[in-house]
Amino acid sequence: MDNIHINWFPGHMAKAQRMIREHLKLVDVVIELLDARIPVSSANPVIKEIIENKPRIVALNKADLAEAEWNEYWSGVFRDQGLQVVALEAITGKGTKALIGKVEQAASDTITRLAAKGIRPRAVRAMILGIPNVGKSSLINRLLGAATVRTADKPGVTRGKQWIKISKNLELLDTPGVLWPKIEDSEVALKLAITGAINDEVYDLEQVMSKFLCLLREHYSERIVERYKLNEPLPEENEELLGLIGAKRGCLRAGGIVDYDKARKIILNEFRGGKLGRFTLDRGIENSSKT
Ligand SMILES: Nc1nc2c(ncn2[C@@H]2O[C@H](COP(=O)(O)OP(=O)(O)OP(=O)(O)O)[C@@H](O)[C@H]2O)c(=O)[nH]1
Ligand SMILES: [Mg+2]
Repeated sequence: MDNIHINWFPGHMAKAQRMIREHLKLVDVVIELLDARIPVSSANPVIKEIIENKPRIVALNKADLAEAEWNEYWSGVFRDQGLQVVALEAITGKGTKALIGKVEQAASDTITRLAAKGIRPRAVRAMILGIPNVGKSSLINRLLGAATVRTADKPGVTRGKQWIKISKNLELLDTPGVLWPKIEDSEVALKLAITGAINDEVYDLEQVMSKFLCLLREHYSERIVERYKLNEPLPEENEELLGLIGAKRGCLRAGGIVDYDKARKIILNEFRGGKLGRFTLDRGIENSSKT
């Protein structure tokens, strides 16, 4: 089958990278949001080069959409790499307390070092980094909701920047850094497309869904059977499967012909919304071409 092809705009990303570098100068710690369903595929391949030696906390967001045992597995993998990691649900706020604790802890060395140089102890500053749609704004809003004060511009230090005061010792930059994923690998591109990290306009729905339906049929047929009230075994042809699901959901054009695209979108949206159950699509470092 053809490789997933995605249009790519490096111009955007060059600008995003410049912004990140500028903002990084202002913070002590970085919170890297990853999608718990694809912790490898949603990572930026050069994160270490970008953040240099800043402490980094990994947050596996959308943990509610990923399989619980796999969340444990991935947390262990990151811990083994010497990183602090938390499972997070930015929309409900589950995990934010643990995250805040780890961020404060990670920055305490920096603060101690400054204090040793005679610089008055100050709040720790952090920023959020992550690929599109990973939940950066949701996390900021969640933390903002809990924040007591939203500090205004800091004159002379960060003109135009807003800091959210999270706790006595922690301030968060209210603008997240948008990272770019590695999309050259076709498997990775597929996972990014179905999880919503890549804009729906830049990939071919039919091509992506054709691969995704194969994956679903192969590993999760019982979920499809249950959700769409079908009989086993599922048809081997994707079109036939789409026909059955489309008919069940009333995706019909004039003359009773199934609207395949509508059926594809229903399945994709239900997957993204967790209605087909929890999925972890990255199941090992070797699953992607991450170096
Ligand atoms: N199920 C679930 N959905 C989440 C979670 N966090 C965020 N979302 C959803 O993911 C989508 C993207 O969230 P945003 O917070 O807008 O993501 P973002 O990283 O700011 O996206 P960009 O601004 O496009 O880069 C939204 O529909 C959120 O409701 C989570 O923990 N669980
Ligand atoms: Mg956002």
